[in-house]
Amino acid sequence: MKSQHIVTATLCLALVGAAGLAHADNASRQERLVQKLTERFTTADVNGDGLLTAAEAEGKMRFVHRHFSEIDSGQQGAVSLDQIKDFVAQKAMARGAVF
Ligand SMILES: [Ca+2]
Repeated sequence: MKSQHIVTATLCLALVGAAGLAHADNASRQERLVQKLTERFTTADVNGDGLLTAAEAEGKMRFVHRHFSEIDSGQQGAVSLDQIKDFVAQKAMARGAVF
């Protein structure tokens, strides 16, 4: 009976450990995605004003170009990196992803 408790406790620790690792994987994956997004944004932002027009996004950030009017909800004619991140997070959550 005592050994059964030890096995159960070991299994619980293994599951918690696996969940912790999965969380760490998600966090580092998310960091890499944000870093990549930031790099691509900076490259696409030709005039360096911190905003992306549809023309700047074209050919460099296809996802942003395709969804430009949705991301640019205020019809400003340009989108910030934060607006893109918010939009990506909304899309990911709508798909049920942890983001
Ligand atoms: Ca720009």
